[in-house]
Amino acid sequence: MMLRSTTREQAQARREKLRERLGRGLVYFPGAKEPVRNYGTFSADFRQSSHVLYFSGVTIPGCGVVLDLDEGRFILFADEMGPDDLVWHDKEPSHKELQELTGADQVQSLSQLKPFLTEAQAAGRTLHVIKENDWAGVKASEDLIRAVVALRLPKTSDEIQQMDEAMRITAKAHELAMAMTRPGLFEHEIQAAVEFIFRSAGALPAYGPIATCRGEVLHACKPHRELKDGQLFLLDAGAELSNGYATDITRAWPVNGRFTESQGAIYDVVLRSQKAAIAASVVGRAYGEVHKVAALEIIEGLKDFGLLKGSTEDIWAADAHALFFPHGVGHMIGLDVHDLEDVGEDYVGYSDGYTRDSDSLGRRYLRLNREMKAGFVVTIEPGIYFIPAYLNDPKMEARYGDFVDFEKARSMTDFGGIRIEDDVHITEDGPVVIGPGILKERSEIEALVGSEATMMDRFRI
Ligand SMILES: [Mn+2]
Repeated sequence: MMLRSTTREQAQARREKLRERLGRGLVYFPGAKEPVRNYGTFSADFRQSSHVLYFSGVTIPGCGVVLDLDEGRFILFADEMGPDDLVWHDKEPSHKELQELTGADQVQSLSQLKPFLTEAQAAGRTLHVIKENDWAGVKASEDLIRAVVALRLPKTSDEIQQMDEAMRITAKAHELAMAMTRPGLFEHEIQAAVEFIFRSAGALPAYGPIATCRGEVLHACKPHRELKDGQLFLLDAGAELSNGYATDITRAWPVNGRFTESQGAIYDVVLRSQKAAIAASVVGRAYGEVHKVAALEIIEGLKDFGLLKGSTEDIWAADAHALFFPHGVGHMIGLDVHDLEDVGEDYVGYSDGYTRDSDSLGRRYLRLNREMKAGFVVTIEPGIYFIPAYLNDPKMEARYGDFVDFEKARSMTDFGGIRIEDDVHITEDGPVVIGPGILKERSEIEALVGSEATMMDRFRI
């Protein structure tokens, strides 16, 4: 697949909209610096700042994007490569080429950036930056943050198409992971196969994939265990297109391809919860309500299973379900996996008078609670986990003993965890799951898991 990039016209239209919202002054977006691994010349995967990608499409590390709103000018700062650079590095576009590619009114070398900004400030002009910038000596501009959030949160059909394209890559990776799974593989073999698909499509992992048979460890990132017969496997991995658009998908399946009775029962509870939460993701409803819809389904399901007891409302009010569902139902996604969280929770996750309920075991990790608007893209990712750290904690037992059958729960601490996650576009016509539809029905999963279990054997080390 060819690489994708922000087009000159897309970026130009976005700059124009920013100018309409913000009116006057200068805006400065710094490009991300090139990361290094353990030595200066050993590079790691580079990721451009999402703001720079959005407003300019420029992928050069360390560049500077300056928008002069008063004059309606876009000035790009980037170094031109000399003959020595070209011996060692892939060619970046020249200033002339950059001007053509990006529609910049002017391209200057990086050494001109600081004098340019200093001079503008000395002349009394307002400099807007999205994050406090020691180098430029200015604090984050609330006006700029609000304008950028207003532009970037509701996705255009163009952007949805980019996410859809990224999702088609993600779908293939999850299918391959399921097809190759069998007892005796190592977690890192599945992680490698997932990244093989991403990179072979010119994409990257949007975040460090979670590929684990210990799904109850929410951010398990040491994928070196051997998969055992009877275990569940959980994959949380999403591709990011070369233009930065991200996906975030989780599926869980049995290592041997057949759900046990209890695995199947718990799986179906999570799936019901996820479908109910997706259906509840409509314009005008608060995302916290979506979280509650997901949690109530989990409570009902765990009552039927005999792990929770008491009235559903009492369990919800007491947060007893949070022992099994300790995280929030999801977050915004777009150019960032946690879209725009870099500008601060007050502007994105909890704006419009909503505040995070940090004292509630069930809601303290909910990253988002505000009214849904058309164009938002959110993840919907409920899960059920058997977490030894909670289930073996006497304090938890004292607090939740009335609602939780701890003995039964402790008999299941080798269960792991199940999470099912999709990315959902909120539209006036209702929620739309982005992508081709990654399989999640139990029968579909059982048919696929292990169906290509020997495909990698010839190249296995
Ligand atoms: Mn997620």
